[in-house]
Amino acid sequence: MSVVGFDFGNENCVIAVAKQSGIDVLLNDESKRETPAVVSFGKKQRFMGFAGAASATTNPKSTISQVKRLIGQKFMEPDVQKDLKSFPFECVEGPDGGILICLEYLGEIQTFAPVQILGMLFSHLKRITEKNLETDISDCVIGIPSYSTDLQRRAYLDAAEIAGLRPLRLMHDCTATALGYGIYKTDFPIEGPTYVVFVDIGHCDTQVCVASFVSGQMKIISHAFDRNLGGRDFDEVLFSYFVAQFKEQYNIDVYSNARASIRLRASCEKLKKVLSANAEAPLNIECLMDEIDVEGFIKRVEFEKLSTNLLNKILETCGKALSDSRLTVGEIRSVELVGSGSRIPIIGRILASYFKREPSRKMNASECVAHGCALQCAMLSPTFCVREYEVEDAFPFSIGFSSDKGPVCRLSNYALLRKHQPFPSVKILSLHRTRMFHMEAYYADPSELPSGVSSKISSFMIEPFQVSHMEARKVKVRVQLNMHGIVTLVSASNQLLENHMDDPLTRSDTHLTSAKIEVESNHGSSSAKDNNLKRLQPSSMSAADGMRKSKLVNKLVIRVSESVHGGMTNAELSDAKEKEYQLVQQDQKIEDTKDKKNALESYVYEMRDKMLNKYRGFSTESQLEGISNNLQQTEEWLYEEGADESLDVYTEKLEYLKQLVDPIENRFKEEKVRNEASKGLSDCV
Ligand code: ATP
Ligand code: K
Ligand code: MG
Repeated sequence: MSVVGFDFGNENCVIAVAKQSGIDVLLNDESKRETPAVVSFGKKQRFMGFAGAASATTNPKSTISQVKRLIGQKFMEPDVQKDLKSFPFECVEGPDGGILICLEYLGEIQTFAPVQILGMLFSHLKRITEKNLETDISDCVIGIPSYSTDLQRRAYLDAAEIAGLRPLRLMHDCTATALGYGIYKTDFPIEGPTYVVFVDIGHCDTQVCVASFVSGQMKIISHAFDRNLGGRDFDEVLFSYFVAQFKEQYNIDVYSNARASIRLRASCEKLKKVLSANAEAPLNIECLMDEIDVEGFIKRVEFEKLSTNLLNKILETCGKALSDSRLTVGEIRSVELVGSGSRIPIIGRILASYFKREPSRKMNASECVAHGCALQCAMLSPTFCVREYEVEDAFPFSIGFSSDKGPVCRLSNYALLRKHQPFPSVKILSLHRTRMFHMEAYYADPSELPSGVSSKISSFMIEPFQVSHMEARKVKVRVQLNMHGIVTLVSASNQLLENHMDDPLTRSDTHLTSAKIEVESNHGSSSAKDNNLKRLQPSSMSAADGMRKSKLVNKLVIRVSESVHGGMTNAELSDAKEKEYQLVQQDQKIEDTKDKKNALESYVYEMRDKMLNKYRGFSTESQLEGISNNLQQTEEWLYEEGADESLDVYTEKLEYLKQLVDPIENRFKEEKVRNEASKGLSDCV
């Protein structure tokens, strides 16, 4: 069994696998360690990764990138609307208020939900992994942003299922990085915990966390994030600068031209990277628009000045994480700077002055997330033996529960689970009810959420339970924040005393068992997810839980059904799987066609040569001429009307040529066998 970690980025994906010798980052078909998160719909097949990214300028409307931005989002959200303005592909509002990507493929307009595109990219990463390892894989750990909402986490699981992957955990990017940092370190002082800040600046976002380490254990104390602050925002600074400059210099409006905008954005990203190593850099684009060649230039100091706002926002995010951790700058032992967006030199300088120490860039900025995910996967996999190491993450949002009688709260803000609640974890609620009731899970503090996120999470119905008298019964409800950071109600039980056990009314309608846990979900009752649930439980049971069991004489497990606000239904998920299967078949068919065409072409070349040499004496002149003509015609056909034919046509052509050549080839082979036999005979004599 192989264990794999995926870092799925807005720009780049990285795959790491755990081997007995350590963690390896895999190379893709282009021998690169990073794979662009791009799917392009060509004329007849899809292209992914590098092949997809290569189509960004030639086929912009059908080339989907930055899909991570759209996962689990509503079409009308302001952030989404802003993103869509700069994305060259088209999106519309789905029936549930979600996003649908529209494009033309195979002669018709097709729509895809972002989760389907994510599924395609997961499949691509899976294929790269399987090709490398020469074995099938399914167990994995996937890195996700810490600010992912419940709906987004479920969408990652759905996409993984579409791709045939089984995530043992969705892991916050920074937590994965912190795990990779801590697990091999043996020099932590014994007096007390060591505090480290991790700053990850990616293409679209910035994530910061404060972690505490003692030997054998890592805890996340606080998280902070800015969902709209990453490398691409620095590209945009350069983009606006040059748009204004070209307006003045050449009187062109780049904004008005989609293709020119794509090309200028791409050049600005390159320019930004040049500026990371040089004090100034030129920007030249031929024929940007209106047949004008543009020439520009910018100094690094100018770029830094233009980026002041962004730089301040990075510090603000660090400030939030630090204040939530209740630590002072002086207590931080190290600041680890990761994510390729952080390669801009001024970012290191502002962090140095904020934290009063030089940030460390010792971790591999682009690979640390995948690396940590692979480690976590190895730790969770029964097939791997990894040193004992405890990982405790913190959940970034407060979660409340309400029941028909109002909020069921234990903490301020009506929160049941407070922001930075360690997880995975379980909370037991005791309620007094006489009959079936509803519960709602919601985000308790909207100010903690990325903008535009609805506070609703999911609702639960605790099914009829009957008691002999109408007096209220104590019901214990088990609330779980699972390994993926998904909140769910895993069971409800109605306490019974021993002498009530024979009550016929009670027995008739409920299952009398103290071990069975039933979870009924209209959302994800797939086997992969159920397995995950089961797998998660043992480690997350609290001590209180064990005590409870011993105290209770018996309990009735009451059915809980869950409905999630938004996301895919089971039917939609199975349709998406079916659709992906068809798309894979289509891609495969086109690949097979290309292979067959190549086979036909090489056959023609090989036989033309053989007919002139080796096979010469084995056919009549007229046979030879007929075959040569056929080979010649096929070659010409391949370059003209036969250049883009179907698999069947190439197969038929190849078979036809083989029928002509085979008798001659057979005669040649028979002769060869005879010769060898007689040679063998003469050797014996
Ligand atoms: P996200 O974390 O937002 O999902 P990601 O993980 O794909 O995205 P990274 O690969 O960490 O993002 O970083 C990509 C960003 O880093 C891009 O904006 C890219 O332009 C930027 N980048 C890469 N190399 C450099 C460099 N040398 N100097 C400045 N920026 C760079
Ligand atoms: K990445
Ligand atoms: Mg990243």
